[in-house]
Amino acid sequence: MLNNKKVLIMGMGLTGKSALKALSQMPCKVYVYDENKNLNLSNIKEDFVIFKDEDLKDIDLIIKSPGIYPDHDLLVKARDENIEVISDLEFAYRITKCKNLIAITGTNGKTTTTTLLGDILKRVRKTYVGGNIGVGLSDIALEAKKDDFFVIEASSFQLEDTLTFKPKIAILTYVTKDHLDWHKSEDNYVRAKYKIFANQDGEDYAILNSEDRSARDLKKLKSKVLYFSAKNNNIEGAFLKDKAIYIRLRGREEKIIDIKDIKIPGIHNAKNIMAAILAAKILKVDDEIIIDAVKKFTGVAHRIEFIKEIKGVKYYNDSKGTNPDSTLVAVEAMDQNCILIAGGYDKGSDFDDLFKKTSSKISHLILMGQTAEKISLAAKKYNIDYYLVENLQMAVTTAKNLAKKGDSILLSPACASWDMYKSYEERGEDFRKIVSELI
Ligand code: UMA
Repeated sequence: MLNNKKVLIMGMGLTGKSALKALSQMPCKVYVYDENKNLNLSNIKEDFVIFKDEDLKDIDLIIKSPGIYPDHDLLVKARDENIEVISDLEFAYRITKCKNLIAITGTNGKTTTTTLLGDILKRVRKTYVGGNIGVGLSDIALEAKKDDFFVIEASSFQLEDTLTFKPKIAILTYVTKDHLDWHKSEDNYVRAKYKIFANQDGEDYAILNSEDRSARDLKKLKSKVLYFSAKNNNIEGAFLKDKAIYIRLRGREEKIIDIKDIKIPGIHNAKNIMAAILAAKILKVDDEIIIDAVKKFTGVAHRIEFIKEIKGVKYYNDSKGTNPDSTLVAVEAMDQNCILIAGGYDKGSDFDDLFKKTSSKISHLILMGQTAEKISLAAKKYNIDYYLVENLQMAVTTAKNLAKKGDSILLSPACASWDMYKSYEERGEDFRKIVSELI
């Protein structure tokens, strides 16, 4: 497919390095582009050429990293020259032989659903898990064999630049506003998410949240549709009944697991579990295997992760709470009053709704990062006591001094980390470290 072609990889982070590994096994010439001049590329063993502007006219294909904005100068020029631009997700799809692709997208819940489904499927067959979960897709796409399972967490950034991507099973957890800075409008963001279904046919499955407003717009899908719901048990798919998860497939109802046997808290997690169970059932995994994997699943790091209790105060790391909706879920999952540490990179989010729904539960708000002032304006409207601090260390110290026995201190920034950290993982690790040093 790429014989003698010239391929440009834009961005040499996780995505770019994974694409380079895959391309190095193909008969093509690879150029790489990255604006970070401090990036050390000398320890990479694969062959490549550092891209210069004058090379653009020779390039046949650009594989774009998700973090690069669609209106980046180089991409605008490339499109003017009719050079094809695709995401790593599209590239991975084009090069993989694997027929069992399961893709998961949605504003929140992607990582939990992806991880759990990966855990279930690994018990049955060789399973690859990658994508927005922090694992570059391209090299594992090349490695995966036809009958293996390949579970992909797909972000809107990756879906936007897909053309032929066609997963056998596509899960949409739900959609609310996010990444408005990147996509420019809510419509564009939702449209990007829907691309997960764009090429599916009658042999494929779409798994949708029946409570998600956006899912109602998806009635005309060509794929077979199954739903999951915590409120409606009159559906073909998975639902809650008598404090247990049930499924109904081809009209046959079956109890899968009692909620009390699930370790991860909250209705939102029950929904993530339902989506993963449905995918596993479609792939004909035995109930005993599904049930055992769900029972043992303790959740994902940085997602409402309990760190420690000090003098009656519980500390939770929800660094993965990178948008207001995700933070709302985290605050609601707290069983007591909470001191919320929030703020970070400005994605153009609106924080009003978050505080409208949680003001009675947040005793104090500690704000840091680029969005601190902006969030404080929303907090003021709901009379929430707030403090502006310069960094996470100061945020934790301030929260600790304000906390009373029985409180929870929750890091759930409602923003991306990119103003202060490289990733939400790095921010979460920093929080863990700071908390572990507290006495
Ligand atoms: N770069 C440029 N020019 C730019 C922007 C970036 O040269 O204008 C370069 C940077 O110098 C850097 C590289 O591009 O060297 C980084 O590329 P990237 O930002 O796409 O990051 P990757 O390391 O490739 O990580 C990406 C995802 N990052 C983003 O979508 C921003 C990771 O998702 C994903 O785990 C990884 O690919 C593997 O698939 C992270 C994320 O925050 C977790 N995702 C967003 C979210 O979940 O909300 C969507």
